[in-house]
Amino acid sequence: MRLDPISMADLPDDGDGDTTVVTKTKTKTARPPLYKVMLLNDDYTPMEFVVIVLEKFFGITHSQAVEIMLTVHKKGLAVVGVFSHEIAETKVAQVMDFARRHQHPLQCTMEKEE
Ligand code: TYC
Repeated sequence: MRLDPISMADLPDDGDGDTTVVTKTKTKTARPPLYKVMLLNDDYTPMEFVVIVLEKFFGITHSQAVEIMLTVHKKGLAVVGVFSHEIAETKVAQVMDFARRHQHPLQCTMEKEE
């Protein structure tokens, strides 16, 4: 939001003949940065496992999960979602932990969105 400077016409005149300039500034509030969470391809993690990960941690439908998994498989990586720093960190940790516990080399990373 931009505020116009206050004009002298808006101020009461105290009659002493001098003048005053009053300016008002409002600093823009920056939005918190967002982070892309990405899944990386590898040769060993089963496709069905990746689909389960996408459904379980990213709340997407089975057909969306299959689509994203196939994009990663073909292109090497895909953005799975965009989140605040804290949520993105949590998603990455959940995916990495789940993959490790099932002994799959699946990698999940985050990157600041420009
Ligand atoms: N490339 C894997 C395979 O052929 C499947 C895969 C897809 C692995 C997506 C990781 O993020 C991934 N079994």
